[in-house]
Amino acid sequence: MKLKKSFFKNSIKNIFVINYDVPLCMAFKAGFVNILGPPNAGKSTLVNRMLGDKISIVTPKAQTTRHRILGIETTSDYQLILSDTPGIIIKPAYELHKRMMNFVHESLEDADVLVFLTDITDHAMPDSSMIEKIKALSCPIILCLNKSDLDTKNLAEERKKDFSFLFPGAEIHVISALHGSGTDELKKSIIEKLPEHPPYFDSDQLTDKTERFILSEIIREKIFLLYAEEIPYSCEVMVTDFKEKENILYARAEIWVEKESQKIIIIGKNGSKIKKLGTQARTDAEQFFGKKMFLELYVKVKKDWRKNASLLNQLGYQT
Ligand SMILES: Nc1nc2c(ncn2[C@@H]2O[C@H](COP(=O)(O)OP(=O)(O)OP(=O)(O)O)[C@@H](O)[C@H]2O)c(=O)[nH]1
Ligand SMILES: [Mg+2]
Repeated sequence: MKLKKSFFKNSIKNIFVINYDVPLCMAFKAGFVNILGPPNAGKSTLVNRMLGDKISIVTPKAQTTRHRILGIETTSDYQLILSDTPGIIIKPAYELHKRMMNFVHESLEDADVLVFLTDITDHAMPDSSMIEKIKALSCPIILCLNKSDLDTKNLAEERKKDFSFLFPGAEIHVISALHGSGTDELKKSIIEKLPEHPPYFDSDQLTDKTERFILSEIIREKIFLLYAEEIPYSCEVMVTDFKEKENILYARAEIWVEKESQKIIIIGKNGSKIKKLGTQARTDAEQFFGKKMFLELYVKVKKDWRKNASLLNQLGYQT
C-alpha cells in the first residue's frame, strides 16, 4: 500500500520538497524530535542544518524564535519532524513570553526524542524546574553542546561531566551547528531513536507553517539584524496579503510597533531604513519562494501588543 501523494496546496515551490513514495510498512519510522534550550544556543541553526533548508530564522540576538516551527524531512525509511522552539525564558516579562513558553511546554509533552541544546561556552545550567520536567520524560534525551568551534578552553569534558550529572545516562554530542561538525552523527543517532510509526505529514511537506508565516519571519529576521536595542523586541510582523499573479508574488505586511517613536526609527530618515529592510527581506523571500516578489511594508502602532491577549491570539500565540 502506498500513501496517497499530497496535492500541492498552491503553486509556490520550495515550501514543498520532492515527492517520495512512502511505503506504509512497519519498518517505517516517524517522530517528533523537539529541540529545546536557552535563547541563542543555536537551536534554529541546528534545525536548518539537519534539514538542509532554511525554515527558521537565525540572528545573533537572543529570543529570535517566538513560535514552534516544524521542519519535516521524509525519505523512504523515515519521517523526521524537527521542532524548533523559542529559547527557554526563566522569568517571562510579558504575556508574549508566557505564550512563547507555552510552545516549549507543548514540545516537552509530545517529544519522541528530546534534544536539549546549549552553548558549550555558556556555564549557566538549566533551571531546576526544567531539569525535573526533562528528567520525567520517558522518551530518549540527547544533550548537545553546541558552538564547539568557540571552545578554545577545552570545556567539552567539563561540560559533559556537568550534564551527565544532571541527566545520568543521556547521550551527549559535541557539535557545531554553524559549521556542521558532529551534526551528521547527531542526526544519525536521532533517526535510530525514532519510533516505528507511519508518517504524520504528507511526504512532500517541508514545514507546518504557511507562506505568510515564513514571509513574516523573513521580515522579522531583517528587523533583528538592522535595528538595535529594544526595537526588534518591540516589533511583530503580520502579512496581510500574499498572492501570486503571472508567476510574481504580491505581498503586503504590517510591522507592528508599540510606540510612535519606534515607528519613526523603523522608517528612518526619508524612509531610508524601511527601504533597506524591504529590499533585504524581498531578496531573501525571492530566494526562498523561487519567484519575483513585490513587497509592501506598512508600520502600525499597536500599543502594548506584547501584553495584549487578543492581539497575541491574532498573531497565533496559543494560550
Ligand atoms: N560560532 C558558532 N555560532 C553559532 C553556532 N550555532 C549557532 N551559532 C550562532 O548563534 C547565534 C544564535 O543562533 P540561533 O540558531 O538563532 O539560536 P537559537 O537557539 O535558535 O536562538 P533563539 O531563537 O533566540 O532561542 C547566531 O548568530 C548563530 O549564527 C555554532 O555552532 N558556532
Ligand atoms: Mg531560534
